[in-house]
Amino acid sequence: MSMNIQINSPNVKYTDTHIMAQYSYQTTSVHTEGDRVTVTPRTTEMTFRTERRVPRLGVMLVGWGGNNGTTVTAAVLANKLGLTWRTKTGVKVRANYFGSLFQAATVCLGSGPEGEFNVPFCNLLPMVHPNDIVFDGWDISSMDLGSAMERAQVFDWSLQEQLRPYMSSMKPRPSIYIPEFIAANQESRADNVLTGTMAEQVEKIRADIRDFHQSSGVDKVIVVWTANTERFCDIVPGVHDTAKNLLAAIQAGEEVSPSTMFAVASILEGCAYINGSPQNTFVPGAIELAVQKGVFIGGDDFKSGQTKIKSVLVDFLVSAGIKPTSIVSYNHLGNNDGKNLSAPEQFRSKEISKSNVVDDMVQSNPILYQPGEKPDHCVVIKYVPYVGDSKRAMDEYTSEIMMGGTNTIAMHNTCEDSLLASPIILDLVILTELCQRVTVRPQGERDFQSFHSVLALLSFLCKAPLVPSGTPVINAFFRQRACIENIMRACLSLPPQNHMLLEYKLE
Ligand code: NAI
Ligand code: DG6
Repeated sequence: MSMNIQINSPNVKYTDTHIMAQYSYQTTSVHTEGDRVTVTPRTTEMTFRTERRVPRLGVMLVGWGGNNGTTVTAAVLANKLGLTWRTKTGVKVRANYFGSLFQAATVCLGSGPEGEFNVPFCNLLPMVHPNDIVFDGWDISSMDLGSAMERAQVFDWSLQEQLRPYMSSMKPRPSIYIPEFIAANQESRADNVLTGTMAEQVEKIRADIRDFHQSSGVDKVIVVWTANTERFCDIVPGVHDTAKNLLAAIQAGEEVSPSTMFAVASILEGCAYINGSPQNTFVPGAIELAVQKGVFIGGDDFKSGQTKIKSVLVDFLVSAGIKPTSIVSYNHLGNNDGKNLSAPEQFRSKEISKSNVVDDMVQSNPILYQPGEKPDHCVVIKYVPYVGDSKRAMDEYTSEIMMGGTNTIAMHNTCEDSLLASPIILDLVILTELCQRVTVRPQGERDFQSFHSVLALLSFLCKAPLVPSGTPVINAFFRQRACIENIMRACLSLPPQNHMLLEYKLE
């Protein structure tokens, strides 16, 4: 289902190369003096410019041989080949992209004779189709992707059989392995590792990116960390604090995590870098380097299941005037991610990223919460090998309701973790690539400018959104989604989706 959308407005011009859209950006600024609040509407005129040519995109996954890496690669292959297979119930399933915002969700364009008109999100602006993405990557495990897909135990066997001939020819490149950063229980996997100094290893990763770029014929490359969760790295002044110090630290062999070394390599190659795990890959020096080089970075930690629900449910409760007082989240899972997270330091990284998700919603409501007050929030993760990739998440939300009443919501969620993460990986790279083709010129300025290198627009897809320093972190699901939708509408000079439907409400 694909639609060719043309905007019928004097504010939009289609040239051979670009979509040019005049846009009035409306905001309000608030000034308080005692109990007097003055709100001033403001309008900033700007031009959005979107390159129309969709490039051939290459994606390099760090941790390519893991459950997410193999699942996303195999899912794209299955979609490209139009594969079908029967499950144990005999039902025939066709490869699809359910769970992807761009491929499987819609946006309302407006109303026509038959009411509201919804189109696939991906039809709003020219964007990469996942079937056209070319994958490559690294893993500390040398296993080919056919065997790694079997190890992951995510797909039905008959689908694996169809995919294996294609998957088996894919082999991860050797990677950077610093054992202290991931759980000791991962050591037996590490048979595909680079040697040499840290600086030499970063150079090798850069050479790999160039090699893939040239040999695959893609126009651009985006690198995604979907390798094991690392422990947090201590931020040491003089080592991690500036771009210059970070580069010097790599030369000197000081403590820099593998994920940060990948970020540095990627940024130096001009490739966007996304961190799908919770650790603090983006130390200040890595962020400064990305800003200096004008390269997009994004993260942290794919928002796939329990946290996604949390960013909906707490938003619902707080915005309905109900006061969550305790949130308790248990998980158990049996894949290699669960095994790695059974070590305390790696668990701690995940605990931090899973716990901060309610902050903005709580802070938005001073009627319910006093300054500094937060609900109790407890996150537990246990490794239970038997359940494999089929993660169980159990949550209990207790809230105060009217007149001292208590409302307890309990839920149990079972799903294949990697099948939730894979469409998110695709959306992340597709959105990042689109953002590389969008520039904005505020009225009165000469030059078009890109989004900030810290690509906050990716927040919807991340548990702990990375945003430019000093700017608000938004976790609430529908605010995040509306941000993507409305910026894409701005690129077409369409007003933000306001849901007023006044055309149906007046006499
Ligand atoms: P996995 O353990 O199956 O895969 C990780 C892969 O990374 C393994 O193959 C491992 O050998 C490899 N690896 C470890 N260190 C490496 C390095 N330095 N360089 C290259 N490869 C390395 O885990 P899975 O399930 O694929 O998850 C990947 C990451 O994504 C984890 O950090 C997980 O916490 C994170 N994540 C997963 C979500 C999900 O729903 N599946 C959601 C949010 C985050
Ligand atoms: C247990 O929570 C393992 C984790 O890696 C998660 O499965 C993953 O981060 C997804 O988390 P969530 O909270 O989005 O379901």
